[in-house]
Amino acid sequence: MTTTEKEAKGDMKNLVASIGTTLDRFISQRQQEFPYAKGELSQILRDISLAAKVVNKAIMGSGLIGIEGPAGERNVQGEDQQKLDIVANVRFIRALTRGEEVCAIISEEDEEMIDTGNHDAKYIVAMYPLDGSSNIDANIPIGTIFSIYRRKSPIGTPPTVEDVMQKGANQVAGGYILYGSSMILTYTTGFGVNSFTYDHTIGEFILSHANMKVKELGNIVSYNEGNYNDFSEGTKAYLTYCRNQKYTARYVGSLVADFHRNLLKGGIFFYPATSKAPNGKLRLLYECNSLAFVIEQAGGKATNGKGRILELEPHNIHQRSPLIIGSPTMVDDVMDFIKNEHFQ
Ligand code: AHM
Repeated sequence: MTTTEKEAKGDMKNLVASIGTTLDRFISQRQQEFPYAKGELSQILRDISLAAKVVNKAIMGSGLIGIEGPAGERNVQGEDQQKLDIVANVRFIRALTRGEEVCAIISEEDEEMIDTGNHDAKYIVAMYPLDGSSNIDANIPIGTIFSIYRRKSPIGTPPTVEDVMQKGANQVAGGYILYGSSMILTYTTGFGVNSFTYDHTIGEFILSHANMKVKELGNIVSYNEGNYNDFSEGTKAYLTYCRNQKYTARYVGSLVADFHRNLLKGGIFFYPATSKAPNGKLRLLYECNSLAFVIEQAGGKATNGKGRILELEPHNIHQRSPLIIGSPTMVDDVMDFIKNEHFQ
């Protein structure tokens, strides 16, 4: 980090944004705090918020126009349907490509890295356009998860896979959008975590949760009980401890919804290594890393059971990782129970 960046970071720690500020104004205010930045990152955040509004509109109308189900079916008007997760993928890719500040995208929906053609751009985006998609047709909250990185290859050249194979600690921004009873956009650029709730009457995201901090110790435990028999002995022992502590169990099965609730109320989410899935289920580059960046900025912790998520070196763009994330004391407790286990 350069001296200028360190100075800016120091200043930013003291910055308190007012509740009610629009996302656009908030981004502009933060932009002024970085005299060395040229506004590209701000543009990317605006592009993401624009795509989120379009996707939210599609989600809200999906029950009526029939795009919840599988692609290839016909809706009530007899038109070809596009599955909602495909709609989301197209919308985010389009917004980020047209914004011209992103040279490459990796998406859960695409096998290979996408070269946007913006070879003069210096940023990379990793995203899960619609996470929790198995919940879509049950009207359960779902989300978008994103990470933004600086490219490694020279500006002006085509992006390479090495550009996207970066550890999470290199993120310049990370966050998510929750499509729930309200649409909420939460992100960090490494200067705290802020959440913006969408006011559909004026079409703006409004700062609703400033400088968020997760509880040191919560009482919510989120995991899929159906996997219990495949958990390690240490994980099972931790769950017995949770029962003795009288913690409460909450599991939506949509990562963004489970994560956001635990961020607000305090708790732990885990999708650990199991005997059947030693690498866990969730994707390192566009699920684990983004949320790990957010939780650390909120005072929490994220680990794969061995070490910090943000320090993991990726080998594959769709790589999976165990994820244990949330209130710091709770993550430490899990680690105490599983520290001598070998799962990878
Ligand atoms: P998806 O690809 O079906 O969206 O899977 C991702 C989701 C996460 O949102 C959630 O945390 C997890 O899968 C739930 O998995 P499970 O149904 O195995 O408990």
